[in-house]
Parts: sequence; C-alpha cells; structure tokens
Amino acid sequence: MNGVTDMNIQNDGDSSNEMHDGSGPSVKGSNTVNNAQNSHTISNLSAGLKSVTLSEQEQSQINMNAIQQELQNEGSAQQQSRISQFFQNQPTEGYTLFSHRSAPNGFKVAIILSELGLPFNTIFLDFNKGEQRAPEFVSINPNARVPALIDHANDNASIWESGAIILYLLNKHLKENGDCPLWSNNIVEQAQINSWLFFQTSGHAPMIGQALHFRYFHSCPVPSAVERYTDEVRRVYGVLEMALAERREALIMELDVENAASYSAGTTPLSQSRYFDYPVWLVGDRATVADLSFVPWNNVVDRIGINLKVEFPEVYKWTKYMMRRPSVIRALRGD
Ligand SMILES: N[C@@H](CCC(=O)N[C@@H](CS)C(=O)NCC(=O)O)C(=O)O
Repeated sequence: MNGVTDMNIQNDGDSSNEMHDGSGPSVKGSNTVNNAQNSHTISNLSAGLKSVTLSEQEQSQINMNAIQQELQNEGSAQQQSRISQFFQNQPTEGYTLFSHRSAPNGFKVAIILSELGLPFNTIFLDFNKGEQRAPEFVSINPNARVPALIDHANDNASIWESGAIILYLLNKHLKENGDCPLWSNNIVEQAQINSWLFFQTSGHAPMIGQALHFRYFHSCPVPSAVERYTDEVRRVYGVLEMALAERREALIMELDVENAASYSAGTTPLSQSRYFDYPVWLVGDRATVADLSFVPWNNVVDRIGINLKVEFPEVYKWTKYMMRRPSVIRALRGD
C-alpha cells in the first residue's frame, strides 16, 4: 500500500481535514508531493485535498490500487451475499454442513452424517475469498474454521468443532432411537470411544495438519519442523497400530481356537491365521466413531511421506475396510 513516506507527501500542519481512502496516500490538508519532473496537479478531489502533485508513475499506481480495491470490494460483497443469503433463508429441516473441499475435518463429519443416514447439504466455503470469516459464519463458529453444522429441525442449533458435532449427532440419535450403531449405550464403552475420538481431534489431525503445513505451505523451509511433526504423526500411528494389533491377537485367540496354543507358544505366526485379515475395531466388535473419525486423515497421510501399508499394516487394513463402506465412499465424494 502506498503510504505517506512512499509518496513523500509533506504535511502543512493542518490536521483538520485528514482523510485516508485505504488504497492511496494518507493525505492531510494542503499536502504537496514534490517531484521535479513529469508531475501534474490533482485538485478538487476533496475539500481537504487542495494541491497534491504526483509523478505519472505514482498516479498510475494509485489508479491501479483504486481498481484493485474496487474489485476486492465487489468480490467480498458477492461472497457475503452467498453466505448472507443462506442465513437469511435457512432450510426448515435436515442439516447444513459447512466444510471445505480439501478439509479432512469436514469430511469426518460428512462420514458420520452419511453413516447415520441423516439428510444434509454441504456448503463448501471458499477460503481464498475469506468466506470462513463472513460475520454470519463466525456467529455460528467463533473460531472461523470448518466444520460447523446447523441442525435446522432443532431450531437451527449450531455446533462447531468436529468432535463436538459428532457427539451431538450420536447423542441425538441415541435419544431418538434408543440406540446408535456408531456409539454405545454403555458408559464405559462411551468413555473408550471418546478417548480415541479426543485423541484423533487433538493428537492425530493437528499433527498431520502441521506436517502438511511445514512440508508444503510454510513461507520458508524449516526441516526440523517437518521432521518433528512427521515423527509425531508416526508416533500416533504407532499407538494405533499397537492397539489394533492387540485387538487382532485377541480376536484370533478367540475365534481360531484350535491353533491358539501354537500362536501362544510362538510356533505359528499370527499371520497364518485365517482371521489375520478379518476386520478389527478400536472399541467393541463394530466400527464406531472411534474408528471412522480417523478415515479422512488416513487418506491424506501419504502426502507427508508415510506409507501406511508398509509402516503400519494393521492401520492400513483397518482403513481399507472403512474406505469400502458405501456411506464413507459417498461422503468422501462430497455427495
Ligand atoms: N479442531 C477443529 C479444527 C478445524 C480446522 O482447523 N479446520 C481447518 C480445515 S481442516 C480450517 O477451517 N481452516 C481454515 C483457516 O485456517 O482459515 C475441528 O476439529 O473442527
């Protein structure tokens, strides 16, 4: 932005007519830009601007800035109108999910909505246009990030933070149906599911997010940051791998009874069991939100150089099973 110093405007000391249009020089009273050559005089721009002389180059820069500002204003008016329009005329039923085309946290919620068979529409915000900072959106998510959800059938109740949204959907489903396939009626199991869910939202997603940031988007290379966050993601996957491997061992011992003794003695490797590729889940004997919340991030982790198939085979099998579920496929497609 052009400023007083750039334009070398001299203040005559009269501050009563200060003006600033945001795109050009800040000018006060009778200011003069001194340029020996190629200068001309602009007058009558405002009562406060009596005489300012500018070089042609400076003048064309000002014109360019003014045009850019106008285009920006136009763009932001359009963007606000899309979001404003929605908020002024909200649906009366179903859910609206605010997401972004490349935001795993948004797809996480879409997967749960889809799994529960709930009717929802997705508004994919345009971050380049700053739609996440539109006042109406910030009024439902003070953190100005996706995802956020509106439950139109419940007085347009709005919820933000992916974990909180998921818990809302589970509790509502449980209350209305007396049961929820992705959750549990048992409070101990609920706590176990929550442990994994909180681990996902606080330990898994942010570490991958930081690793991606330092690998691709940071303003300058910081190899130590790339290494630290990638290592931390590997540590997180180590925790998951161990938990799933324990579940696998328990399952094989339970179902492969005739070979259990040789597995225990270590004379036959577990990989020879016909249950070695059988699906296992973090809590209980079915997929819950503990498992499904990891899917969209597992789907992008190769971009930070982690090969799940090679490095974390149980995590890989687990992810593959979840990725085959029709509702997960639909949600990841953005349907
Ligand atoms: N802890 C939040 C994280 C939300 C978040 O960071 N969302 C990202 C996309 S995955 C976002 O909206 N970024 C927009 C921005 O940084 O302006 C959650 O799980 O909902």
